[in-house]
Amino acid sequence: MKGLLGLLALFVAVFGKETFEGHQVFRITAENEAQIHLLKQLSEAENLVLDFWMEPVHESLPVDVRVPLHSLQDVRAFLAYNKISYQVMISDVQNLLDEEQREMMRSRVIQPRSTDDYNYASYHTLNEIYSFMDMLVQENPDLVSKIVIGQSYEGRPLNVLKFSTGANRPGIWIDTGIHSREWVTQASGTWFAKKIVKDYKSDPALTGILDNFDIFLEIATNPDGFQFTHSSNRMWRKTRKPNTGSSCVGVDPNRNWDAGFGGTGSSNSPCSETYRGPKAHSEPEVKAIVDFVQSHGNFKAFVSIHSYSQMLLYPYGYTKTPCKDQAELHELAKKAITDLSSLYNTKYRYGSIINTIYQASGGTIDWTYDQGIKYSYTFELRDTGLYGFLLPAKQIIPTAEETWLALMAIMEHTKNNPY
Ligand code: 0X9
Ligand code: ZN
Repeated sequence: MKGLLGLLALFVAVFGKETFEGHQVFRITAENEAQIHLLKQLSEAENLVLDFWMEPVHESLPVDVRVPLHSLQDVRAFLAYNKISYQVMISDVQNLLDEEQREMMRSRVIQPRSTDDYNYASYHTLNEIYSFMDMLVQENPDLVSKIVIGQSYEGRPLNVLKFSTGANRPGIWIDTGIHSREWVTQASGTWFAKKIVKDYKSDPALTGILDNFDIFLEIATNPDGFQFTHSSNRMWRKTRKPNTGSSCVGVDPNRNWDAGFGGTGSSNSPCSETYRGPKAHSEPEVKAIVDFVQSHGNFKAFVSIHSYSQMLLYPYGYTKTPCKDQAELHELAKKAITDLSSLYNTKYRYGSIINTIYQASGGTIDWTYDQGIKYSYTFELRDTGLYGFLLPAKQIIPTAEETWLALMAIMEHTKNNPY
């Protein structure tokens, strides 16, 4: 099987993109613990090459899984035999990808000469996003600068936009795209960058924040993975560093942090989508943030943005022990999602990671929280599963707009509650 997978990888490398013709995404609803157990067994059947978009954890949460064409029969039979109910959420993954590509082509007709011409309602390649950053810096030299905090495994710059109106301010961090396939996050990050320069000096709330804090925004936090989602495999999540002794590539950068590293809710198998890596901070994309946060030494808020499932989460993910600031973080999350929903009535759930989604160890914000950054949050943006990671481009702007309201709530609260 491994050999076969290797051959497939070679084929893709030589002939281009992996296709997903006939792949379906199932939404499975387990009714009890026994069915969850069966689904976990299903997820271990390597020959089926299933891609769990939402892992089986608890019967309260649906399980979303992409099933390749060649495994459809087997998976349907397994579910029917075990009387587990499911719906077909996406009937042909490739159809959605083709539409996504057509939309990008249409948008590319106009090459943006300024960030005003940039099409925020379309998905963009890594190079387009990198050019966007340079344009934004050029247009707003007194407000925006670009910091390179390190290099990715494949040697790409890890670019962070810094929005600053004065020296020695405490920091607020926002990152998007640490999981490369979560395209609505990088697209939203780009929109946030433009929103900040538009609102500075015109919106009193944002102006107040920027008069007291520097905002750091890393849009393409996993650039190698992101490039790979465009060139080879739209469904790529992890980094792109090869693993010694395995033909499987990449580490889950949201399991690689030194916070409960190696615990439950991460895998030690290089082929797993939640592979934690050989040691904490083994991934240069993670280590660059670790070093930057530590050398800066004065971050007051840290927000890491993922998709999908519409949740606003705070620590911890690696332990059930409530974090010290749970009560305050919970109240603020409630306020943030209330503001978010005021725009388009998008419903979010909120709570600690472990109680709201599932146990995940070695995650970003558990580490930042344990470093003393009280306002550590992570978002799971739209949707709740109709399109999952393949959110249509026409939802980018509404998603970014509503998320911005929640970010403003978090930043305002950070400003008004110094510690
Ligand atoms: O498994 C993850 O890393 C997150 N879900 S995702 O589909 N974006 O991969 C959930 C883990 C905790 N949540 C966040 N850190 N967002
Ligand atoms: Zn993610």
